[in-house]
Amino acid sequence: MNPKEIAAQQAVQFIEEGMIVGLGTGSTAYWAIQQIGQRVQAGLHIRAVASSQSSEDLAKQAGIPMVEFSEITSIDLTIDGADEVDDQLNLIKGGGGALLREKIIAFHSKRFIVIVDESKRVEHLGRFSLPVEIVPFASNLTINRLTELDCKPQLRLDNGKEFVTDNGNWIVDCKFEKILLPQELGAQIHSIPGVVEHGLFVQMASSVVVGYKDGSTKILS
Ligand code: ABF
Repeated sequence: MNPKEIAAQQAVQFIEEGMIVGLGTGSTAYWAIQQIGQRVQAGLHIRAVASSQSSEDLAKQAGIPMVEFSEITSIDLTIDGADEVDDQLNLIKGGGGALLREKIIAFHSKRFIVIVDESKRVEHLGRFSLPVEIVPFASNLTINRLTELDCKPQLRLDNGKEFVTDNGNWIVDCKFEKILLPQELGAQIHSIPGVVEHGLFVQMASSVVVGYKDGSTKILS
């Protein structure tokens, strides 16, 4: 098993009968969806919501019953990946472009378990460019303001055209040096009109399951 699969396997054990489960996006969350599917086939009754169209499609293929957001008031447990995790369990997410839906789901989850392989652990956030979702309108003005926060912003492209999120927005990947004050930086980014959401998840994770190459896992909480 690869480290992502091992971390996913460990996290899926926390799912209990009757839960509403949030499904993340990305190659680590993929393994969680597969393993939740196996538990459902083995008789576990849960209902799920997904943070992206691609994860919803995967979940349906795996036989996981989905529920409409209009039918729920909260989510019991969400399992999702991350691009970076620091020692305080702060995260950068959004490399897959689903950060807005991922943050909405994480916010409404009683428990938010993050699954990563060891390569995602960092002392300080910022090695990975911070994804920021912006509306296309006047995007150059929004991007100029992001530059003033001491980062190098780059509009994400997909086959030479703007990458479009599930919400019809664009993503700007912002390269910072070190992000030492993620809460403060997040507030500054939010204060720019045109920004929809950013990929800093500060003090949102309940725990992080790290998978290692030697087959072991460690739970940080
Ligand atoms: C999602 O998938 C994102 O927030 C994050 O960008 C990415 C993690 O990627 P992977 O699990 O494929 O390494 O959870």
